[in-house]
Amino acid sequence: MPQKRTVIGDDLPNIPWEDRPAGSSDPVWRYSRNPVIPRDLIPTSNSIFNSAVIPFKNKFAGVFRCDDKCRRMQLYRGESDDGLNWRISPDPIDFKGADQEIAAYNYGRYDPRVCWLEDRYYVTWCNGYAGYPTIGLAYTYDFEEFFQLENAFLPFNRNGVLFPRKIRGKYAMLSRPSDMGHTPFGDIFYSESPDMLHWGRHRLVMRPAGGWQSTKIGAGPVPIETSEGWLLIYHGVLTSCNGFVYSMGAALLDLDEPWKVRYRTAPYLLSPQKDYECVGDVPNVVFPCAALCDAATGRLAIYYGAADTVTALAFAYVDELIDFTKENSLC
Ligand code: BMA
Repeated sequence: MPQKRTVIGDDLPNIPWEDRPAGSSDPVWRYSRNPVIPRDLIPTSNSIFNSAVIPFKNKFAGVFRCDDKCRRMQLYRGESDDGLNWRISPDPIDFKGADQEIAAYNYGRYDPRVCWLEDRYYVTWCNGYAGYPTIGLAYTYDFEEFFQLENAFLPFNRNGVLFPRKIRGKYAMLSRPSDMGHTPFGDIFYSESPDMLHWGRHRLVMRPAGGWQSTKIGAGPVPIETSEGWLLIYHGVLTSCNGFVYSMGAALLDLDEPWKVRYRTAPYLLSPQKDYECVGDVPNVVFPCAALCDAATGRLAIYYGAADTVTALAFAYVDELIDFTKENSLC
């Protein structure tokens, strides 16, 4: 087990964990009891996937994408003692304080990320506005009340992911400009803000590359600060004869100038291969949205949506992931 302290962050001794299966040398391995959240955990849900979890009061809290049986996409709050068994509220989050112009045009919320930043938990998600997708932003102190801010960007945009601290004195966010449909392109960009309201100084971070990440890419969980750079887990998409295939990879971004990519995995870390990743409402999707990390041991628990239907869990060691990313890098 790695003992050096690479992660710049808090210890999380109660992180959900399962050792790598005997005989495997993969840098990322699946939880043997996946999916961790079934599609019908609440009676009204069609599917629960692409969801975000975070440590909260020595336990865990989260914001979940539940598509209901009318196939409305909304965000629900949830809590867990162990990160494995979740209680999800029966009703969607009622976001307070949104400007009427923003609220009136809402047609759905999906793919949340949750980020602890300074004194509160921020939620970013893909937010419908004027019939188009863009990045919604809100905060909560307690996972009871949520206060919505302005959308971060103009449409069309998806996969907005905050950094967990200011960089060069500014709030920082990754995003993926898109179109309004099943976007056949997509690069990751970096933007900064003095106040969480005005976003600018946009910089290109990464473009699609070969193979599993050849069509489009998008940031996944909130980046993890390490002595080797920001560890970014992301999704990459390949267009096959049978449609899109979503896999998971990793990159190391420069700590002070995160739009500079230092290393990036040529092979995927996880691709849809298990039944629950290959069969569902949208087949062949592995879509990471959250990661828990224990700085003391470097243990990582990655939550990902599987086949747009259920939520699954995978594990890794940060040090091994960094070594793998460096040794198998595109750049
Ligand atoms: C993307 C998003 C995700 C989804 C993925 C695969 O465009 O809509 O929510 O998981 O497609 O369908």
